[in-house]
Amino acid sequence: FANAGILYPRVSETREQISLDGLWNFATSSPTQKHDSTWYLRNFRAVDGLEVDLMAVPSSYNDIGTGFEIRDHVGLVWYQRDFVVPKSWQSGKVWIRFSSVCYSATAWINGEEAVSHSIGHLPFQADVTSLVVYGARNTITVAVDNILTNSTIPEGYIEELNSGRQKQQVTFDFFNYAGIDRPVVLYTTPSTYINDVTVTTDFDGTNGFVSYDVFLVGSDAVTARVSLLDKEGNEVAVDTLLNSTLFVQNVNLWWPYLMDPSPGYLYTLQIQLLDSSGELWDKYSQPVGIRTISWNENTLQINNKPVYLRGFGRHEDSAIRGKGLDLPLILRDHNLIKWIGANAYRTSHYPYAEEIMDLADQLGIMIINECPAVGLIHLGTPELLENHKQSLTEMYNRDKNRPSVIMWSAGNEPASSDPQATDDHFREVFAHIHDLDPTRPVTVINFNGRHDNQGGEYIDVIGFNFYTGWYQDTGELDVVVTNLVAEGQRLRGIYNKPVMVTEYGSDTQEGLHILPSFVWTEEYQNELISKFFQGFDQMRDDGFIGEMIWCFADFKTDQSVNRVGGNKKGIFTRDREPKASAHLLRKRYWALAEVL
Ligand code: BDP
Repeated sequence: FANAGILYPRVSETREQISLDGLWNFATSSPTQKHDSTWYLRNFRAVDGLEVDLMAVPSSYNDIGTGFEIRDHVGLVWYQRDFVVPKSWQSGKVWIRFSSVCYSATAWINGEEAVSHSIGHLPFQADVTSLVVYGARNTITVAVDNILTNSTIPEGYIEELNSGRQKQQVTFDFFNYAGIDRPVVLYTTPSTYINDVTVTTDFDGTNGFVSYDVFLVGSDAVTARVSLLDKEGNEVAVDTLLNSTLFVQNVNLWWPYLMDPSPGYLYTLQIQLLDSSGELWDKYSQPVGIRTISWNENTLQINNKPVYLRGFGRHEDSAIRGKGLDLPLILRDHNLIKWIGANAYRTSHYPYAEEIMDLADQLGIMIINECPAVGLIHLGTPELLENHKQSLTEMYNRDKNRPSVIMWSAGNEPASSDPQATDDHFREVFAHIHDLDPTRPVTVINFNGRHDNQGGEYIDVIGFNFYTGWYQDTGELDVVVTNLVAEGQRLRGIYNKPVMVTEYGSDTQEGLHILPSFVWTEEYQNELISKFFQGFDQMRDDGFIGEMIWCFADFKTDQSVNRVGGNKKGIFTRDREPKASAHLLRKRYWALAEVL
């Protein structure tokens, strides 16, 4: 697998790390300019015709400036900075790891190509041991391309306007933010090192089982010591094999939020390699939650208990940073999730930052982990299929050990008009995910009855987006319950699989009030979602396993006549303050939590 061995970089007794986050030099260039490996050699500040500026890493670059040139830029931008590699790093290996660059990137270190990667929201790394100079200054240059085509994930196309300007058109409803939007680190490993670990868990009564498979690179003249530590750091199980099952007495299971007094219990799998004299050679610590997932035609179960998912679709989105990782923001979001009593969300419409996933693991939030395949149109083309599968492989490699990930989503609202091509495409895609991971159910999110011939028969859970009372029957609140229940029953009838609503809602301008309620008001959002609650309650006993409102918070989109500064279906504003609907949803989610 292309990015197998993409462990989250963690400092240990044998591993050091330097962050390359901060201010980088930045320049845009024309859409037609191609990657040029010698470009870095020129003086960054003196290249003709290039506007050189500073750019924050991590961040999307679009909303940092004040002009259209950066916000609506199409094509390459360049990032560059210097860094020093300590002399002491000479003895082992040095890696560079990007947690995400949107959409594609090529990085050169001191003029030598270090790594190239496409598909945003996913990490990639390279061994740069022989590219860096030790005890001296190095230069890294990164060319970032945001162009989406009919074979990228997601898709897009370039339109030439009559002004001659190129415009990126997209097939999805969020702003096409770009740039180095998650952390960049340099880190070390020894020459023989822990490259990857896969963990699966099980339990039987009060006994837990942690099966692990450690993948080493380098010499096999090392021995292993693999131990499991509880939350307090006590060793509760140990083994000396690289591939084995640890047995845990009186196990603390990983439970979803509010299903247990201490949800999200995490152990630590501590992997140590020792050399022939028993000295520590490499050490990596992997958080582990012990839980099972099972499903049948009616229910989804965690630790053999049926769960009802209550949550939302979300976005990584905020003012100025765009999709850039922002620790204060993600903690605020996490606190709002706790406040509202949700137990689940979908990473609509791409994998979220690893730091966000860590918070979900720790709180017991159940994640439907979605790959970036939103609004695919050109189904049936081999290159698109390959890239789609690749995005799933890379998401799996990154998140396979996370207890929070309870389901994979192969995408949102595929929009091809060719049923046969769609069916063929999804048959392959689902075979691919089931092959990668037999332990989790899979879905693809659909709308308006489009599961028919869109993979519905190959998936485990039917998730549907349903906008009655908004895009359909706008303003007609009295038809909502009947429409919703009819669609839920129709999908149940066809597939006989668990069904859930993955999106519903209405655009709402905070502070807008009209009585009787009118579209876009806070009253309308509250009345609409109350109708949905009635419909959900009617479906509860018949294989209906969850409700996710669209959307957690308002977010930026492309400009269009039905988007006032962006999509306003949030129950929180873009700066994360509650609309009236957040209080209503909070009552419902806490009430649902108590009956579980
Ligand atoms: C759904 C899409 C979502 C949109 C939403 C909307 O899945 O990305 O933002 O519609 O229009 O169909 O608000």
